[in-house]
Amino acid sequence: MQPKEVIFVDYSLLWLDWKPKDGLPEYVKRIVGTPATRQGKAALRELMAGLSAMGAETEQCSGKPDDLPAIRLKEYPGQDEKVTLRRSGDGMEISGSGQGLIYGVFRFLRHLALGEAFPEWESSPAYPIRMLDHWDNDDGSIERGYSGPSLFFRDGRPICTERTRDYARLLASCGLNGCCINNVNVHGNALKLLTGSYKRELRRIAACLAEYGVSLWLSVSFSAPIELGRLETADPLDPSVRQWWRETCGRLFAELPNLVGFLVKADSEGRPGPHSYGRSQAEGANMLAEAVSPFGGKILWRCFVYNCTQDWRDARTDRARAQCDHFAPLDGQFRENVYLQIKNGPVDFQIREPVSPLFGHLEHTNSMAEFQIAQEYTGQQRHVCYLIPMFREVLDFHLEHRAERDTVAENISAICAVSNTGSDFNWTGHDLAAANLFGFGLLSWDPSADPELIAREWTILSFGADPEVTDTVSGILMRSRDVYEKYTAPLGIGWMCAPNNHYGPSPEGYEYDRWGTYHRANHLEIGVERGPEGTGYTQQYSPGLAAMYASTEDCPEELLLFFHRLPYAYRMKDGRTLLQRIYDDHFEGYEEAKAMAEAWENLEDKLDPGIYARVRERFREQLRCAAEWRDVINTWLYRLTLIPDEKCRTIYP
Ligand code: GCV
Repeated sequence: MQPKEVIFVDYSLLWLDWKPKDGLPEYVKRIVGTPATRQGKAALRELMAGLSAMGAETEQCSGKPDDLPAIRLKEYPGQDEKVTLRRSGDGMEISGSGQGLIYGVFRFLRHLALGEAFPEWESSPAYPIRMLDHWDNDDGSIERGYSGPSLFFRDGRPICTERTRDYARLLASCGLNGCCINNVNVHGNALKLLTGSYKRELRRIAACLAEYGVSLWLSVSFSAPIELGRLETADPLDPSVRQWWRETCGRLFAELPNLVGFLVKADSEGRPGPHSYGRSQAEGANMLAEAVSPFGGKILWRCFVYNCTQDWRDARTDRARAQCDHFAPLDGQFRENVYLQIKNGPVDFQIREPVSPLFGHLEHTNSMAEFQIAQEYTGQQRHVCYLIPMFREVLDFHLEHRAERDTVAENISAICAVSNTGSDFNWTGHDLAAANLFGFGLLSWDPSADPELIAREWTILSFGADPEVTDTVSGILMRSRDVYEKYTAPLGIGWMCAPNNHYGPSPEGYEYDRWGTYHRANHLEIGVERGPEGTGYTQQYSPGLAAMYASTEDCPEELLLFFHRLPYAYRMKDGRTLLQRIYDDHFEGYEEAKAMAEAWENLEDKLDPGIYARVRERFREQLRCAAEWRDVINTWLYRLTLIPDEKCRTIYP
């Protein structure tokens, strides 16, 4: 029997575990150029280490350049993120600022690892702010975290460990340049991040991040002047409040040179905000923006403002409307250093939602798209769910507000995702969830990047270049979102998950609760009507889109139950009834999940045994949970309607 050829992988390095490579070009033997900045030096170090891991014997020639084939590093002054890779004689040149060199070097190493032709690339990122938001608490727990405790906090204090630098490398290597280290729900000692109590720790974290050009952001509480400053109010128009923020910012920005600004969740899910003082969201955000402005600081102001104490009996209030109702009328009232952070859909990171209409209402205000790679509603890193195709759909969406530059990608000025990382040795809990981290980074640099190419590239970098592994793993990733959607809540309706922890099915779990997420199903119909005859949500879109969504015929079928209340006998385009379609999706979704698990098992001989076993375990849990979703949703609908499955598959009467 032939011995197995398995590549052993250090998965703690994720896609930066450069594998030995045959046939490297001659020019990789010499590096010419001595970068001067901290980032430039980090770039050089990465280049040397990466080439050495691939098997090159590289020397650094700091003397006068000669004509021998070499990699030339040209560092320009400044903070520009532009990067150029180009042919230079028989070698190549990587040029940019220190930070540009970091992106250039990682890109170059990826080219080599992927065995691509001579790399030529001239690129600047699409957005100046490309970041991850951590929902990490001071005690080390992570709200909606599925990959171990926090990387940034332990026992009530910020921490900087040997992994902080590794993390900065990972972020920079896929193009990210910012990181907000604490939860938007600011509790406990996290409040004191503003006070100087943790100056030493924060400076260390900031320095580790800065080496790779990753900026530090902090989440702050709007009522900090009361909580920390002993003022009686946090009213944004009160002079003592304004003074308190100015002084606090003056000290903090001096202490933390790599601090870029604050992220704020105000008037949202019980958090304090300007509404408590009868002030607008713009007045609240602008007060902070003014305080950070002398330091070039920025404010990321979340638009997740809605009534979270709704009476379920109240059918007129529609949570989906809330963001536009609150923020669209304020367009143009925010200072230029405020970015409105908008979740990709109007409700909350469900597996299928329409694009938030608010993106189309901000002609004169900076906006930032907020995605979630933490898989809160998408399988919690126990299910494989590759989210990059979904993010691409959102970024490509035409808002139909303008003749040109009309997509979401073209309307926003910044981009972020809620992070899926923690202290687990593989960073993301599920080994395959790292594809979401890598993919989000690449998409934040270039929103037109192809999700399938990203999946293939990530697979090769992570597991080696065996074509069967590449096809199978990228195939699993590309199918995974549709599969997850099929066996969970149907056709955009969302919210049939267990309350609080959001894992597994509970079709009525949120039905009689205060969160505004109802399907109002009875034995005849299901869904909330959001057209003009209903809550009027569709009218928040431009006229063409509003008409499309309002019409049951034109509405994309995958969103039918987001927009409409329909009878179970409603005919879908292919002639099936609505209910039959839901039954079919649930049975098929489970079978497709099983097929993904089997495809993985076929790779046993080709993968590092540790990775193989870990992912197989996660697939077992995914299948258990998919069966639960299938049976609970189908049975619940059958018991409600008494309409049987036409194909007589197992449902539990
Ligand atoms: C950080 C959802 C989540 C909360 C999260 C909130 C938000 O409601 O379940 O955990 O809080 O979104 O985005 O602020």
